[in-house]
Amino acid sequence: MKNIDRREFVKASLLTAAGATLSINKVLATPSAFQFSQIKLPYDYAALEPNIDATTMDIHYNKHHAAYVKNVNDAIATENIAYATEIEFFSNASKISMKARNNSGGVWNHNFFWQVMKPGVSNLSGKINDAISGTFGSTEKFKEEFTKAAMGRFGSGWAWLISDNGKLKIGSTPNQDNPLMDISELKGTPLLALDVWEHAYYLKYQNKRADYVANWWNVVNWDEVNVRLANAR
Ligand code: MN3
Repeated sequence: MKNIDRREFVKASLLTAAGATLSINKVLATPSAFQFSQIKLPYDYAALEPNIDATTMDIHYNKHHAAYVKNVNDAIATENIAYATEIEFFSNASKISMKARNNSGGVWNHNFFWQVMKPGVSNLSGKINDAISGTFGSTEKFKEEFTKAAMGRFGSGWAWLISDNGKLKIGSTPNQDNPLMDISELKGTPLLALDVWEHAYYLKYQNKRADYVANWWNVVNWDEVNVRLANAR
């Protein structure tokens, strides 16, 4: 092979290899890539009144939450993110863009938040009641500590009750981070969460986050928290 031919041959092979790699990635990424979706709200917008007002629920679900879904799936497509499950996705949160991290957390956290609330009376009972008493001393002590986490989160974020290898812990995360993310200081299986972004309460409570937190206890879905505990790692 003459030099010039050889150069052309190598160039052509590299181009073919690059092309093949690209199309393989495309084929692999497209069908297996995990996409985030928004759950159907399990109750009407007005169902949590007077603790959470209907207008806030409507805007929170249809504008804020829906936007996170659109934005994370845009990021998955444009950045070619190919994780297969949400757990794998969050385990690699340190490796994805801020857009993907913030919006994936935004989707997951709200899907979770809607489910750990419900209208009507839900009693703190069963295994979660035993675990809370065992860990924090009493329901009151637990609520005090959780409220402290919710009030102490400066700016936007979330307060959490998690199971860390079977041990209950309370903490908070900034922005839309969550305890499933590898970058989170608080790590474990979420059992209960409270959104303390101003968009979650400002229309009804304005600057009074403490009143929002106090009234939110009235709509906690303890049955769901028990289910999460039963399935926690
Ligand atoms: Mn929110």
